[in-house]
Parts: sequence; structure tokens; C-alpha cells
Amino acid sequence: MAPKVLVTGSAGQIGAELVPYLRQRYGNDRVVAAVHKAQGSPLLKAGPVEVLEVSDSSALDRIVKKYAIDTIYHLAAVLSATGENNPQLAWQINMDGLRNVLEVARTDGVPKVFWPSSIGVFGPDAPRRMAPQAAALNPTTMYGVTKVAGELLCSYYFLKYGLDVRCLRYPGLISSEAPPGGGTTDYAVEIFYAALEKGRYACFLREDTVLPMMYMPDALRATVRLMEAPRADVRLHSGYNLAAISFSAGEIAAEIAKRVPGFSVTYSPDSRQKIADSWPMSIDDSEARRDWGWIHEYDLAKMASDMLAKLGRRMGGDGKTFNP
Ligand code: AKB
Repeated sequence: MAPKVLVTGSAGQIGAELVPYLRQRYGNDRVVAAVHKAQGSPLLKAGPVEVLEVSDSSALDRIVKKYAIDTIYHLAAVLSATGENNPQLAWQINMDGLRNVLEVARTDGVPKVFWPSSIGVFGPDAPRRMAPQAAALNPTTMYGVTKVAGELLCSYYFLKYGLDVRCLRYPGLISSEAPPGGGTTDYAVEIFYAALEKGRYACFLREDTVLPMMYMPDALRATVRLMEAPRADVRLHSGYNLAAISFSAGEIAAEIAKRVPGFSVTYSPDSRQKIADSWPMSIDDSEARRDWGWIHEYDLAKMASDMLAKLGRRMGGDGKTFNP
């Protein structure tokens, strides 16, 4: 029997793609999209939609009972750059929301929860290259603090209550369908829109800044693969390192320029550079690959071709103006 799923933060960067992906897999009526206020894309209307503040645990409890939910993907969160501008908000949304979800799952008997952690758990003392699963977690951003605390809370609910919480430390995610909002890795999405709309981009990170990244189709496959893995294969209930590609801002710019003739980029680092500099350039996800068979599909070239073709079509071109 397919799971009965609730996704919080459904209108966000991951949710906007995960909801249709899960609905295709499990059936439209089996995936409830929870959105903050009355936002949300028309795509979400293919199945049930609920307005939810993650800080409102009685509303959450009502939705879980109304739909007999047995799996929650709790995606609603504030990202790193917004979190540095408003640390109190980041703590409130990220921590209160997670605690409410875990508590409602425990008290309502929801057996399974997914929660997104991030490469933001690492700080400047973690190895810069291939940061291992068990690296020291000493982030210097409030976002990272909430991700480390969240991982510990998830692990606590697993150990204390047997709640099957599963988490991934996502790298920066690049999506052709939904814009990111308030992250440090957002440049890697903005750059594609700028290339197609204006032929130039002013990047807020230095040209040599290398960060771990992933194309959204890979992230969706990883998420569902982890959630569908037999319980015995999932050894970690805090956060699995997850990786696909690492590239510098200059490298992605060059990859786009191969396909969009004349594309140019200038670099004016702002406060987000400090966040990027505190994160590793690549991470070692061998435990995810070993435990539940994670394999990524998209490298930089394949991702860039696919992004440009999809965005090009949406912006009115035929997607063939660019040379994949
Ligand atoms: C961010 O930049 O804040 C996020 C992340 C890496 O978790 N994309």
C-alpha cells in the first residue's frame, strides 16, 4: 500500500517539485500539500492542499488526523542567507517547526518523517575537501546551528521513541521548476535565468568559490530512495551526507557560456561569501551510497544542458536555441 503523505513547505524550492513527484508515484489524493498562507503553485492543486503554519501544532494535528497521514516530509524552513539576516526567525521557523512535527508524529502515531538537513551543518573546521560523514559539526551560521540541533533532535526521537526519522544533508539544489529563496547557493539557479534573459550575470560569490551542488531530479530520487529503503538499511537517523557535483562559480559560468554565446559574468562578493567560505567544497557521501544504494546521474554538463533546455522552452524559446 502506498504511503499517505503530508509535505510541509510545499510551495518552496524542494516542495514544488517533490509534491508532483510523489503524487505521480503514489497517486494525487495520497499526497497532501501544506503551504504557508495562501501561496502555492497551481501545480499543487492536482491533489489536496492545506494552509498550515508549522508553528501551529493543533492545525498540524488536525491535518494529520483528517487525512490519516503516515509519512511527513517536513520541508518548511528558512535558508542560510535569510537566517543570517534574521537569526531569531531562523531559529523559530526551523526549530519550533521541526519540534512540532516530531511531537505530532509521536503523539498521533505517524511512523515516518523526512527532514532536510544541509551541508550547512559543517563549519570552517571541517575538512574543505570530501568532508566525511563524521566530521566535526561546528557551523558558524544560525542556519547551520538549526541544522545541527535538528539532526540531534531527529536522532533523539529515533532513539527515545523509535520514530523512523530520515534525513539528508542536501548540497545546494538547482531546480528548473521553482526558484530558491534566501540561500547561499541560490546563485547557481539565478545564473541560468540571467544568462537567458540578459546574457550577463552579477554573481554574489567569488569566481573561485567551490560548493557541493545537485540537480533537483537527483535530489528527488535520493529523497524517495532513502524514504523507501528498508528500515534495516538506514543506519543513520540524523543526516546522511549527500553529494553529486562540486563546481566553482567560474566553472558553471563557463559551462553556460559554451551554450549561450556571449554570456558574461562579473563577481561582486557580498555577505553570502562568508557563509560559502565556512562550508566545505565537497563532501564524502560514501555511507549513503553503501547503505541504500545512492548514485547520482547529473554531472555539471548534463545539468547545465537540461536546465537551459527547460528554462528556454518556458521562456518562449524552443529549447534548441542552446547547443546542449
Ligand atoms: C542554502 O544555500 O542555504 C541552502 C543549503 C546549502 O542548505 N541551499
